[in-house]
Amino acid sequence: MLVQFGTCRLELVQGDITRQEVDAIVNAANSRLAGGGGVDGAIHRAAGPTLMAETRTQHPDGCPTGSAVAASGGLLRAKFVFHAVGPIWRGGVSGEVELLKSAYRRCLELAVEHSCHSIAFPAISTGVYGYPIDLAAESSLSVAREFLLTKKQPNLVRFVLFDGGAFGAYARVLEAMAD
Ligand code: AR6
Repeated sequence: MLVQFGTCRLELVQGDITRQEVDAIVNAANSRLAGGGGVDGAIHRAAGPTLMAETRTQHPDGCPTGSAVAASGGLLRAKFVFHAVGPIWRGGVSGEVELLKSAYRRCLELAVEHSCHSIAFPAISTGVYGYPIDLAAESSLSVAREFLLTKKQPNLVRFVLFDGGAFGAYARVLEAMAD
């Protein structure tokens, strides 16, 4: 599914983020940037050991929740990996919505700072961190839409949803947004 916002494209696909041919892919990391399971494990496996080595050297203190830091893509097709730290879902009363939005916003800013024309996101926080997929879709898509309409870059923002349920949730929100 593809929607045009001004001169930029916002796209939804179902698949594996490690296989995307884009300038930057986003990792759903933890605040220690220590690696883990889920999309984090898949990205580190596909990028090779240089990703962890560079991340440790460049960001020894990790990254606060709601923010993101850049590393190079190693063996990936993407030039960069942006480690984004989403919130753990605690019922929605601990600032989760703003923290998730700011993690997405920071990645889009990093894309501009690193002259990336295209960026791919997973559904940050919706796996082991337990964030409800419908709410995550609303927050992440509204941040992307707002950023593209105001900053007019990057040219392509792609959300890569791992399963049909997540894709459906994102598609429903994006359809409503594009009306
Ligand atoms: N491509 C795209 N999406 C994926 C892939 C993939 N290859 N693999 C999983 N997903 P999660 P979180 C989806 O748990 O909730 C890690 O251990 C998955 O279906 O990876 O932010 C970190 O180190 C889900 O929709 O990340 C942290 O400790 C989404 O990616 C913690 O988990 C996010 O699920 C972060 O938890």
